[in-house]
Amino acid sequence: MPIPRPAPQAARVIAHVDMDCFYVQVEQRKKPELRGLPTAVVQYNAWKGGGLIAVGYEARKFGVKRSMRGDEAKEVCPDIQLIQVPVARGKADLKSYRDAGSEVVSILSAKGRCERASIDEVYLDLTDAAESMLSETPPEMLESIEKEALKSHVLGLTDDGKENEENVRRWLCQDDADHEDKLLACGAIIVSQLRIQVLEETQFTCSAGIAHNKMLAKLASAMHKPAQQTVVPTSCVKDLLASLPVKKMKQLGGKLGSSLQSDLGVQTVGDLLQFSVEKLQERYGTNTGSWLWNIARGISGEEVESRLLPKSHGCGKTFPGPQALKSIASVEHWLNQLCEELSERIQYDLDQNKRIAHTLTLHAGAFMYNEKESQRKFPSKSCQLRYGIAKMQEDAKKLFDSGLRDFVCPHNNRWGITSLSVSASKILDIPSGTCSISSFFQGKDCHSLSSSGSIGFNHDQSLPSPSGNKICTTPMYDMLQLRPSCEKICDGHDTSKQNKTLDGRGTSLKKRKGKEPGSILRYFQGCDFSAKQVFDGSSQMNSESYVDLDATKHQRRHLLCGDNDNDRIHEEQTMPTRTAWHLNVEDIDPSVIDELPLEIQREVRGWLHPPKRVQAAKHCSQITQYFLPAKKS
Ligand code: TTP
Ligand code: CA
Ligand code: CA
Repeated sequence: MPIPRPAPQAARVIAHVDMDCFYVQVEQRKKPELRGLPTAVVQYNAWKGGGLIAVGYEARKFGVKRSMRGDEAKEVCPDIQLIQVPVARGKADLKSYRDAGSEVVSILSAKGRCERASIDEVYLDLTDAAESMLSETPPEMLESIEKEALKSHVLGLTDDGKENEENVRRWLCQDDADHEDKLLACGAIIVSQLRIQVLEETQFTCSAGIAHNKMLAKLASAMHKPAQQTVVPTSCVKDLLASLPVKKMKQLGGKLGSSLQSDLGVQTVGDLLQFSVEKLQERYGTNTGSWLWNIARGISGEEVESRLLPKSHGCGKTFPGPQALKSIASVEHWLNQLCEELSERIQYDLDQNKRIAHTLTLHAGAFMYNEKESQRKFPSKSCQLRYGIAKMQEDAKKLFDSGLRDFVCPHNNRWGITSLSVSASKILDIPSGTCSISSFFQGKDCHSLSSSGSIGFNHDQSLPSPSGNKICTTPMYDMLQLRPSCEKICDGHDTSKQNKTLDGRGTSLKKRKGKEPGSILRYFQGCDFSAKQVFDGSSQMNSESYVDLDATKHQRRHLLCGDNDNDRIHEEQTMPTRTAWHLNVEDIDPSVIDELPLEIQREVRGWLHPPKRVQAAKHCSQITQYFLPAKKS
């Protein structure tokens, strides 16, 4: 659901950078002999020559399109070079493309706030860089301007071929322009330099849009490709949107766009201008109505998030037509493959970036044989993510079983699965603390600790981490890197804001600090508390253990409501049926407690000798996970 955000007071300079025919470029870098030849990348599935997923610009000239199969592409372009996507575990392996995207991100992020928006796209907030350039070396003072900047397409400037570069130079250097346009001119020069740098360092070309907000920058980056850039001065926004088909806007590609077309007769974004905000809100609700009113005017206050790493990891596979999976055994086989890959990727993310994924989600596409209700959907299911291939595989299977139970009809259990995917989301940074629990365990035999059952590191022992140091890369271990007095919590955001969010009663944590002894709960309140709907792997699976995604959100709202006993009781009452893992205090080795930070010791001892009313142990705070018993089975 789109959220309207007011335009910021001061003008910003936002760039959207999108790599050209990305997978093709990655393959051409691997095999330079392919450069200049019509090339496309195909899915490994060899049916009719495989499905094209990326088409180089030389091949596009022959009419080759992404929607074609390899055989069709050969018909229109007999010389086309069809490169198979790398394969691992029987499915496409996108690692080389992801890594190539990361190379680009690391170059672009040097110039401003950078948001990795997809495998080959980045948003950059270049406002500060543009302001500095404008005050120190404005374009008109530059001795020369790179050709790449002069090749910019500036909307509103007549593109008359020969004279174009001269027109662009004049526009970039105009002394009497307003501040907004001058900033965009600086932005265009900075982006052209970045694009050259990307080419020099990675051999990849990219295209870019430069505008005052993300929405316009994204629209502009696709306007002139490959290896070009487009600038959107404010004075041209109205014309741009007047002719822009609604379906071309990212958020209007689906039902909302269709409704605008069929119900309001709106064909272009500019057509929306005729409707008042009240009318749009009446029809689409307050938020969507305001958002529509804003985008019709090119207004979007959406910030560039500081995010160099992906928000989630996912891997999936489709089983079209006759390949549909029809038995539990075949589903398990593919879930195992998918989980293996996902597990590797989150483990790598943990080792490299110190980030922990909290939620595992399973999506499936399915159909029922002889079923008229073709609308029926296989429900997506999620649960708390446990690290380690075996655990993830076990959990994914349970999620699948749970989804299947909801999906099948009592009178008909003949089903087929057309796609499967697993994803890891709610990925949070490990707080970078000054006081790391690693110091508490220094010199210990990590393995004996983890296998003693005293501290159940939620990690598959059979999976040595790439760093070769098992214990230090386990999430449970790393998550214990706390600094008792630190204010930075899991998501790395401004803590003053977070404190407010965390405490449903509006009491800042700081204010309460003096009164309440430190509780580990507090450190994790920014995290996903779906631990409440966790299962221990050994407990009986039941429908409450796995919840639909919406239900997860609903639960989380309750879980964020504070940390006093009343709140906890409230949680229990609102979620009476969930199956939570309960800490068995006898599983805690007292000698380990002694080695924990004092605050945590206090809390754990409170569990061991609880005052009458204290219910903490029952409530499965995140700390309980650190004491997960070793699996008995
Ligand atoms: P896109 O940026 O959509 O396309 P592109 O980079 O190939 O071409 P363009 O120059 O027009 O931007 O997608 C980036 C990569 O993502 C693409 O190279 C292959 C992959 N991809 C798929 O695997 N399947 C898809 O349906 C799409 C759209 C992209
Ligand atoms: Ca692209
Ligand atoms: Ca893209």
